[in-house]
Amino acid sequence: MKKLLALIFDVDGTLADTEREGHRVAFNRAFTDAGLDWDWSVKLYGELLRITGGKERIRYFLEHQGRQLARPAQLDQFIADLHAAKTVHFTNMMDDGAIPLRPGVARLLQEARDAGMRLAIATTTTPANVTALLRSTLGADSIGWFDVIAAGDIVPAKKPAPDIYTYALRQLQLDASMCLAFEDSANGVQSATGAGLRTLVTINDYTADENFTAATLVLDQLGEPGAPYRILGGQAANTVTNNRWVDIAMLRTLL
Ligand code: XBP
Ligand code: MG
Repeated sequence: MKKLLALIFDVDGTLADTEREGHRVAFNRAFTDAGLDWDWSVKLYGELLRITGGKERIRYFLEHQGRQLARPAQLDQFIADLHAAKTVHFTNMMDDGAIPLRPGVARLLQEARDAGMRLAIATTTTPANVTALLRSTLGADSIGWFDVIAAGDIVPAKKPAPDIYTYALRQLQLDASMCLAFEDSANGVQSATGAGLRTLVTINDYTADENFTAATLVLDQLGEPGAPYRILGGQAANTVTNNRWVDIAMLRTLL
């Protein structure tokens, strides 16, 4: 059995359920501040989540949702400014402790550290959002737990392109075969598997119906002692013992 040396985590939807009551609310607050009558409902935001990257999502909305803005001459700058304002709202929400970590995340991170495993992050979101979430949920020192925080515009192509995971592996100087990726979305699984990584999925409300056939294991959540996970699918589903929560021993069986 190959040695498991590093765990690489997606952020939004995986470490925490940040999309519906976090990013979506931050976008709407930035739209209001800018005097725009745009309102991304829970349903519309779920559709827009197919487009990864907040700036890309705003551009898609402008171009495909018939918002006949008197197209600002400097569209790129308009989008960048609007997205920067949204990021301030999101990081303020994190500072206020608006969104907790998902079940099992803090426990598994600690178990991995105790086992001497390396940790990394590979996310489409803006770096400031990652550090704000980590600071508010695990304390400022937790940022240093991750050897790599690969986030946002650091790579030319966002998920589902493999770039962000390839970048994280290169920074870790590890082969994909000795790492596991943790994701919540089909875009994320496509990105991680495209970089050669086996991937464990914990679904959420927005991604429950997506295609996870490429995933190694699909669960409803990482689980906690006394709060077991549900196995929903994946290539390893029928070989996983009934640990009932994801721990390091179980992860090692997935390589
Ligand atoms: C999810 C995304 C991000 C967030 C919004 O990232 O696609 O765009 O929705 O963050 P991941 P930004 O699941 O890879 O963590 O507005 O900063 O892009
Ligand atoms: Mg995600």
